[in-house]
Amino acid sequence: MNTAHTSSTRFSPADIEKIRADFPILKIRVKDHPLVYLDNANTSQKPQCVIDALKEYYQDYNANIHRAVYEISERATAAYEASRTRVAQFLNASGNNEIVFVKGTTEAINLVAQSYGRPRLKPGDEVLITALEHHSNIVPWQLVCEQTGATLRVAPINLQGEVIVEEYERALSEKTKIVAVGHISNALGTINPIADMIAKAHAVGAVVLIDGAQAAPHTPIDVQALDCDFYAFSSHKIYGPTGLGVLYGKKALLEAMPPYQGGGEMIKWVSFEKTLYQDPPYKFEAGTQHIEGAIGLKVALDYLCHLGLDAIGHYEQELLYYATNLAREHRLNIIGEALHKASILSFTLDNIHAHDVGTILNHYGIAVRAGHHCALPVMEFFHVPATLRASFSFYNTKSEIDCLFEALRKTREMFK
Ligand code: 7TS
Repeated sequence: MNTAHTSSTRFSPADIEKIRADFPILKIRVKDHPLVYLDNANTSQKPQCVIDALKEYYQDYNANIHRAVYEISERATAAYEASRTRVAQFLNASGNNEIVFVKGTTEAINLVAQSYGRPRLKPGDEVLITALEHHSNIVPWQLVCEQTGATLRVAPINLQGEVIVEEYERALSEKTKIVAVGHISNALGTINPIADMIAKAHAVGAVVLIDGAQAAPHTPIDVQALDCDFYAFSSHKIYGPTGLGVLYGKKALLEAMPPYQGGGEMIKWVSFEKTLYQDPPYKFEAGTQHIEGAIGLKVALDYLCHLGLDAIGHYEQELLYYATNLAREHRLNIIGEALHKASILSFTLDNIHAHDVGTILNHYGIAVRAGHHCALPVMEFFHVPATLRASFSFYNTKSEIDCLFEALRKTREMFK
């Protein structure tokens, strides 16, 4: 059990008010309305402590890391590495050397596809994903399958937007070398039964990557208990800076993989004849890294764990339940009604195009995402070109959800 997430209390309305005060952007007005930010699955807002940490780095100890002997560089290096320690603790990894800093979930998946998959896959081998994946967990596998002659297989979903586990199990065989599954669907909010899916994949000898972009901000993750081989998430979705992500990989796997990119800092020795690489994770961190990103991510994780992921999860479920009931009352067409869902509500409004609705909502200061959510196969499955997606964070409130539904009611009136 991951003990990095300690609090198990529930938030009171006063707690939520205090939390909201930590996020300066929540005070702004858009089109003369208070900003109602319901696009958290896209990117999350940043608490003041994260913003302050970035400012402090640039004001007080801006320097490159791992390469200088002077004080501010040592301070920056220590702060960057402290972030790695924090991430390892957050995921309950068995060591810091299992945590690679990358640009985001997208880069993490590409790294695994190219460094783990490409040297190993061959014709006849299979990579298995699901029909729920974000494009970031489809295209890198298509690329590596084209490069190696391996075959991409897709486990189907049902009309609730859940992976059909029996079909997933049927798709697994000794040919399956890699399974790549999203922990939580960004388009629908479905929470996949990943512990079971990982165990089933391991039973046929496959290595498993979990795309945790949508899960890490909402639920405690314990990579050792899950026994996943790789786990990826993005800092910007978890209240940290943009441009940084995390790849967790089991030590033995990272050690066996060639570097993804070459450059400074990832080497022990370079000559024109031969280069010796650093050990993981440095082998995978070529060039100057997103130093302030890592520093900010640590502060974001501290903040999140101080609030407590259990309390966060509980409150976000309350918001989801509240919004789902209103959606039913307003006869919205909800897309994705899995039994286990994160705080994401995808829907369409009558036959009005999602982009039109999104544009009108913006006039009320409401930010939702309208589109295919980088999950075109999901849209095709439900025969819709796009959906509206409201995704809730712990700083959202029921009264903001009321604003959304009031604006939707007005939108419907306009189109009558
Ligand atoms: N995987 C999932 C499940 C995601 O939701 C996203 C981004 C990514 C991967 C890619 O993350 P990145 O940080 O590397 O870009 N999802 C979304 C979204 O739902 N709306 O905009 C981006």
